[in-house]
Amino acid sequence: MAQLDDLKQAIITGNREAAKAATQKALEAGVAARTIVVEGIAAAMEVVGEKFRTNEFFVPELLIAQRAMKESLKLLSGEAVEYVGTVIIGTVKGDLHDIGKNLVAAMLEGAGFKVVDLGVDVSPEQFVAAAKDNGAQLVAMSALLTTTMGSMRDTVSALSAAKLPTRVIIGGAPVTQSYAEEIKAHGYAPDAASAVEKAKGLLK
Ligand code: B1M
Repeated sequence: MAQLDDLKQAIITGNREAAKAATQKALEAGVAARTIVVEGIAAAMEVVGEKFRTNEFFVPELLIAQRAMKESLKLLSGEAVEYVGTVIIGTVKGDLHDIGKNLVAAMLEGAGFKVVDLGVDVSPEQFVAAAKDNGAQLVAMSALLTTTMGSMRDTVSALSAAKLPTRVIIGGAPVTQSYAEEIKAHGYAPDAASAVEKAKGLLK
């Protein structure tokens, strides 16, 4: 579909105006919001993620692609979108780094997740309350400081004490697969693109 190809291209190249125009045209042509999300936005963000992973794109290209993606999502906010799942995301308690977390949130959004972003310095209690209130399938935590990683363990324990069926995915520069296993998180991802793949896998 021409409008979706245009939308994909606009997002990959970070062209906000073109992304808006292509989304508008797709809606006027009667394309369902869900199709726009899956075949336009998520498909584009998959390409962007792959380019980021292979060092063809760096953080600036990722950020401008996300800005274009957000223009498209804004036009869809009034439309009925069937989300693939709900994810609560935040940077853990004591930690104010949010660039990586924002990238992960935007990529998840682009892949069709409903993303509830709690921001930074999020306590275990806040993650639990948000997971409960939103009936979330997934909690996604980011930490950039070795000193704040312990809050991930506390959050996993709090979710388990609250008997929530929520799956947990963690990431951030000091975090590793073995740390995820140690604290009984269900998944770890080293970057934003693999976080999306991991999140999708955890919902199967
Ligand atoms: Co800070 N900082 N910082 N800092 N900072 C680091 C992390 C540090 C490594 C710098 C250093 O010393 N070399 C160091 C941590 C050392 C450690 O604990 N191991 C550090 C420190 C010490 C501090 C302060 C304590 C400094 C001070 O005040 N003395 C302080 C702490 C404040 C606090 O949080 N309480 C502090 C403050 C800051 C700024 C506010 C100035 C700023 C943050 C601005 C912001 O985020 N809005 C900042 C920055 C920018 C950095 C560096 C330079 C860059 C981090 C970044 O944004 N990277 C960083 C050094 C470095 O990494 N070179 C550093 C780009 C981003 C795209 O990558 O966040 O890793 P990243 O995200 C990646 C992956 O990790 C992954 O995907 C992302 C994209 O691929 N990922 C996930 C992230 N979250 C994920 C979640 C997932 C899955 C994947 O699943 C849910």
